[in-house]
Amino acid sequence: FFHFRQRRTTSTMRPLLLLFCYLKVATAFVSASRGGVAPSSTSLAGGYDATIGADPKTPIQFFVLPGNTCPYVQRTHITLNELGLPYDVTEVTGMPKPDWYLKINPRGKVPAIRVPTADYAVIYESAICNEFLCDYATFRQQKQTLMPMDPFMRARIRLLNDHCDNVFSRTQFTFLMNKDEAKDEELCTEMEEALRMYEDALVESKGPYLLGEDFTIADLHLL
Ligand SMILES: N[C@@H](CCC(=O)N[C@@H](CS)C(=O)NCC(=O)O)C(=O)O
Repeated sequence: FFHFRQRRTTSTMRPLLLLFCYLKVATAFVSASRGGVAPSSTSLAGGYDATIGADPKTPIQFFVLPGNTCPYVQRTHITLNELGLPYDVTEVTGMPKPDWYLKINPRGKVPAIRVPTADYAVIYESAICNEFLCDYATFRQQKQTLMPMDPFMRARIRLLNDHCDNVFSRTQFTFLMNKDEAKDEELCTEMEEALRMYEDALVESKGPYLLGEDFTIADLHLL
């Protein structure tokens, strides 16, 4: 967004940029201030903990890359903290990914989580991990879920997340990678259009979050 600001700072752009910066800062602030459970980082050098059992008190095993630079991992990391679910971090090293990890996630990507159930449930893809974790928190009768039960709100969250994955991320990536100044104007307009959905959501819900007063995984998906 810094690049975006530098390239085009017309008066029509500024409110949208400010809006988006506000959203980013607000979600980051909330995430930091709500006080989730601090990660217990027990990096298991050679792989995963095969002794994980069905006891629900066993921490969820959370697979990440070393260095914590992956934005998809961070989404799930924040979800775990926000929900206050106990977890242990396992760093996955090596390229290509080791066989033990490909058995966990055949796509070889992080994040993935392994949940303490009798059949060793494994879930991957950050958006699916996050929805699962919200459902799991509800299943464990926790109050904090980040995903309302109202089916209309749930559909709304999924539409916002779909927009992020299929429109906003692609538009932002194309914009940031563009080296042809002649295309700047057109790409800025596409960015404005992609941001519009968030502006409309905030105006409609009256904020401070996309769906109103509660921080949900729709806000989290944009971080
Ligand atoms: N759609 C996936 C994308 C995950 C992804 O691309 N993760 C990258 C790191 S940011 C990864 O694991 N790449 C394989 C590697 O770096 O070895 C998700 O949302 O979880």
